[in-house]
Amino acid sequence: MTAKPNIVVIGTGGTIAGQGKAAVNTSAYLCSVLGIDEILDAIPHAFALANLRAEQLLQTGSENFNNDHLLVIGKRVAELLARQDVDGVVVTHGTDTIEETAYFLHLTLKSSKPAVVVGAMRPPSAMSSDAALNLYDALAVAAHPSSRSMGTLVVANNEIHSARDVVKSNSFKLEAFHSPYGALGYVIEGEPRYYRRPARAHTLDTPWSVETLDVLPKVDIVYAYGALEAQAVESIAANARGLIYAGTGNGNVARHLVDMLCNAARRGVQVVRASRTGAGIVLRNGAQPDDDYGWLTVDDQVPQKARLLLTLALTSSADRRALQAVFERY
Ligand code: DAS
Repeated sequence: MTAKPNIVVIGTGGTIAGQGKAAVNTSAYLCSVLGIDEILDAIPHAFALANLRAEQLLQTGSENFNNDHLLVIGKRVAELLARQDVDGVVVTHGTDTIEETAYFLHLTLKSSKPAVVVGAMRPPSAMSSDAALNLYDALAVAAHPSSRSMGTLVVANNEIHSARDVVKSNSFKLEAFHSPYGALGYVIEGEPRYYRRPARAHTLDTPWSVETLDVLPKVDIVYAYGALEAQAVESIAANARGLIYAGTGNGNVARHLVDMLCNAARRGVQVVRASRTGAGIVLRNGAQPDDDYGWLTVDDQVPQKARLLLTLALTSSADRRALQAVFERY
């Protein structure tokens, strides 16, 4: 009989740690109430999958997470994965920004051991809560050798998603997580089954390590609409090193904003065209002459993850060509 793997479960709050007044409260409840030990104790079968150790790192909704929270979570996960007596880590997390924390880990952990981020759309107290099964599945994924070298994974609703691709795309349904190219696999009866691997570089194949990062450059996002005023964009860009412009359609920029964004780029702000549509490619020199304007494009990345990618890229380079290459590699 082979020894059970050692998995550490880090609690950070969210709906998976939430509690409602009654079972009918599937959407109105308090987040981040239950401790990680309590959550784990509710799924005793999980202890058959692995030797589990829990620690409470944070206890707050993920809508509050800023760059410092990402560093705190990342550094702790990195520390644990570096230990010989740890085979994998599961982070319980609010679902609102689960894709951002997961992507940050995906790009900055230097380990091939599984790191899995998991949340729930309904608190454990609600009817048909997804909390117990999502966590059980996440533990099964973290405990399984086939999950090694896959980068950071997000597990929800019986699916295993790559942190690069997954987005929360529904505000209340259980079926809230989607990857534009599909999940990497499923989890069934405590066993992961993979059908494909992430194509883009991650973890050991990126130049960024959370262990050596202490301050992250400021990158902001602007959500475009026809009546958006140049002054509003200007004030956001004023003290940022980078600006993700979540443009309409294929990253389009309204005529009255072009000069302002060109000026920002001339001042050294990295202006990156993204799309507010939520999926698809923003083609360089497609809708706008990016070479002439000194702008960058996100390839297929959504604005909230493009922000993280540019944030990390700016820690290693300020060269536009190098920054553009980052969007095509990760
Ligand atoms: N409050 C949200 C969060 O923590 C809800 C959730 O977890 O689903 O992200």
